[in-house]
Amino acid sequence: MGALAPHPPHLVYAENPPQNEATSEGGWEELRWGYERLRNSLSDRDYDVIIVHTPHWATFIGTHFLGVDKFKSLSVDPIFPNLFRYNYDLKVDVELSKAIHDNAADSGLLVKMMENPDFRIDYGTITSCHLVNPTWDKPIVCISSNRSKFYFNSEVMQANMIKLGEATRKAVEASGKKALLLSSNSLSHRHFTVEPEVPEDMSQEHVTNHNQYLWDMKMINLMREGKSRQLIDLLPDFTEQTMAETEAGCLTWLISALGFPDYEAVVHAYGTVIGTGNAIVGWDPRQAKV
Ligand code: 2X7
Ligand code: FE2
Repeated sequence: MGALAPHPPHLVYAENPPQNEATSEGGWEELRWGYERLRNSLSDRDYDVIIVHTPHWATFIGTHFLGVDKFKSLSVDPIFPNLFRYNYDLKVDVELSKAIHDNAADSGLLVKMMENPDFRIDYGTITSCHLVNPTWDKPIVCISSNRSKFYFNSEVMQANMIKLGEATRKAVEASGKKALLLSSNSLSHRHFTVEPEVPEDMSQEHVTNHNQYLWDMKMINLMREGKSRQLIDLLPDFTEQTMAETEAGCLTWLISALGFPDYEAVVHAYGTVIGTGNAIVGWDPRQAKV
């Protein structure tokens, strides 16, 4: 299974979980209820591991994978320290992580296991995993975002992420495990540069511009129609026009790992956070026509 699972830290802040030091009066309900619908859709599904690809662990030389069993520390969002100071305590499926790493290396990608036990986990990983599985009762595999879009261009990034998706799929199938894959990113990503005095003041929340909204709907409709090849073909133009967080490669990796699904994705929510476009979308292979 797979999901587009965006990570605005505002959504964790709005939920007031015990792990987060900041407290709120709520906010961004449409997206939070969308995460609830995604969790409900997973509740009767038995899976062993969550594999997350995150924009906020940026690596410039190759793709990196967490390679230590457990991480426990405080994650503070560098832009929104007022909203997100989260005490995390998580487990890693190092065996599967290494298997994906090895497959990716065999396919010619530059890869590295991250074995520093003091490494600080990025807020993208924590936010998406918390909102999908707040009990943290499953181990994760965490994959960095290689910034090949910036060093080269979108086409190189996409070619590499398609290979990484195939390597992920092969490793999961060989492991015999059932995995939930998360693409931890927003869609359109132009945002306001000034925060309202009350961050959860919903009278201030809307998409930054109409162009972003139209592009987001174009991409979401392709997901709903099961047109994943067209989605990936359009991705470089979408990313350029809306500064989309798809620049990180997460969504290309996910679609490739799912085998370019031609079945319909389920959109659980669309909403904005500080002007960015965010969709919560699930792909369930049970929807595939036989
Ligand atoms: O990282 C993010 C994001 N992707 C979207 C909105 C707000 C904050 O942080
Ligand atoms: Fe982000």
